[in-house]
Amino acid sequence: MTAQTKQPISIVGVPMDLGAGRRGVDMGPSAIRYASVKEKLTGLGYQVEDRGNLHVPTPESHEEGDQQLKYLREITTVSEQLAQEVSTIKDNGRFPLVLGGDHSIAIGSIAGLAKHHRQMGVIWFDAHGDLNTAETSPSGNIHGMSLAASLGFGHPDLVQCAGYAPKIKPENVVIIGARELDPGEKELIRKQGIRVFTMHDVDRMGMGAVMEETLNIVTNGTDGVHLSLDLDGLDPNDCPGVGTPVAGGLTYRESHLAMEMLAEANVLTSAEFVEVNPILDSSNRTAKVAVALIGSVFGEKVL
Ligand code: B3U
Ligand code: MN
Ligand code: MN
Repeated sequence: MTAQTKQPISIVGVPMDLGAGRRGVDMGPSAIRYASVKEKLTGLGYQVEDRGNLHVPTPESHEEGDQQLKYLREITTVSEQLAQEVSTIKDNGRFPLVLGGDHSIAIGSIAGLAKHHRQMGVIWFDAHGDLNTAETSPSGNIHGMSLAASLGFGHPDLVQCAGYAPKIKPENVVIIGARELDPGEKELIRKQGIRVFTMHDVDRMGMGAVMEETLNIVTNGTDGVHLSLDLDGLDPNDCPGVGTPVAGGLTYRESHLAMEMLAEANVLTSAEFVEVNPILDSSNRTAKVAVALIGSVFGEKVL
């Protein structure tokens, strides 16, 4: 985002952990706010409104239901509300910045955004593919199904969020940082031809080249770009406070470079930061990293 185009930002928190295997990511929005996200953005010259949190039911007060689609009903309800909320923010001409919450919230975010960007590019920054369906999921956790649902694969209640499907096309999606993919996810990636930069690719090519190629893909014939950043894409040494840490992740520096290159390209139309789990953290470290990355993606520079 350059100085000439400082679009006002609307923050919305989604304290969702029904889609994850363990509790704690419901506190992500608080942790990111506590790490001064609003101050960071206003310091960079943005006009920022914080719309507060959506209401999310507590797992203890609900039944898991179908073990291959845990909390499907509750997640569907929140996703519909989030789609509405994000769409309203777009109608107001503002930049939606969604704070999670587990990654199942991307179903609602993308459903709201893709109404406004029918050819939306998506950068999925994650250790995982989130490309499972009920049939392929090893856990039944819906946070591992959100990219699949947005592409039109999976349970109709998830796929049809906001009343249309699919939201996005496989050729407009790039996954960065993958290092743990389930067999069904690999098959979907191959069949749909989704571009995935695994950690192997990042090591071989370097993040600079990965981002150049990513930017080419997500801007080719698209009318907007959404960043869906799962903090578990980063290495657990830098981000220990995430729901499902996986060794061998992106470094703090690689992640910042990616955000800086996104800022320079000035193509982003929305973003979400998900899976911060302060219970597993010390001194709110992971939320601080999230806010530092948010700074970079909104144009913060050393010099
Ligand atoms: N792929 C596994 C694990 C997982 C996905 N997303 C996260 N973990 N955070 C699954 O359960 O679908
Ligand atoms: Mn994820
Ligand atoms: Mn993940």
